[in-house]
Amino acid sequence: MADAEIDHSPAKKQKLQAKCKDDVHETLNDLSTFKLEKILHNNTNRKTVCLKGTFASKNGDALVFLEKTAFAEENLKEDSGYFTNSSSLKKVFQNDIYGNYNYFPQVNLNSVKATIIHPATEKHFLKYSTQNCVIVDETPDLYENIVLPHVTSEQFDLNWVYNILGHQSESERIVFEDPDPDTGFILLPDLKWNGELDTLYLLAIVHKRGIRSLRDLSAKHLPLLKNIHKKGIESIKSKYGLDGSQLRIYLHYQPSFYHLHVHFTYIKHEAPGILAERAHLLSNVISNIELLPDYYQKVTLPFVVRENDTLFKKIEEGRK
Ligand code: M7G
Repeated sequence: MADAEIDHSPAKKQKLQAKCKDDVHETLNDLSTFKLEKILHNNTNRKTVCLKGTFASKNGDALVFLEKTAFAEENLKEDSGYFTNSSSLKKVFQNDIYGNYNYFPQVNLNSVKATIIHPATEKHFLKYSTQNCVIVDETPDLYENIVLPHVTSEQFDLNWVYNILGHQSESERIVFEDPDPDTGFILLPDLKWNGELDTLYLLAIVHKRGIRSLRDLSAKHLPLLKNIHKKGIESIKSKYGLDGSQLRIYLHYQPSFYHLHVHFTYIKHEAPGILAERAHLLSNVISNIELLPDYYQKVTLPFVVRENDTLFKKIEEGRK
């Protein structure tokens, strides 16, 4: 963040001090202090649960997201990981040639990915709760009059983005950086990725401020978009050995965070948010803008919204 944009006021300082005192991330070694209040979702397909609760002696609500991770192919090789005597197998039953077992691999293969948001806001809980969704066809008019004012006033905080761009957080995780203020970006592992190649998930965050989403993109952004496409692919090839043809490169509409970023995922990994109602392939975006420079200012863009999101309520009100 440019220094002029940093809030140095005593109120902000006090808020930061209070935040540090209550920062669970500084001290957390296990989850014994977590007190469950509500299960927000339990997805048996993805093997994820999302929990609302609190941490003992810390102010504010917490969101804890747990995910059983995918098998890493390197641990499936002979003599490594799963096939050693540090694991145990308990027979449930056998019938002729069919045997059913519970298998307990060695502890380091049993990790559960945990994402903790603290203090979490109602908007976080809403984002992670199971709810009915609806598709809205967003015309340019609907965008200008209802969606844009809503996202401007009620969007998620972008501190984590500015921390990455300013090298204050996750700097050791940066895979590639192009520092150019107009066409540059930082490529780093996404929060959702646990580092196994099979579920590769990186994020390219642009240095330029003020590009909120797909809706803002036009011909002047082509050099930026092409740069992300080209250098993102090259960096992933050199660091992870994956060819560009193996990457799904896309933007979300609507995104959760309104600072332009591009998702890079392994084509064989069915990452959350890759469905047609949300993901827009970067090569498609570039091609649309090449055909029509203001394509994204003119097109009707469908998007998914939760039924009890205030945005949907405003859209419904606007239709009356
Ligand atoms: P999005 O399209 O705005 O929304 O993507 P989504 O979260 O609904 O997909 C934002 C992306 O940023 C997501 O893939 C998040 O997992 C990722 N992300 C969010 N946070 C708060 C962080 C973070 O602190 N660090 C990193 N590396 N990625 C994050």
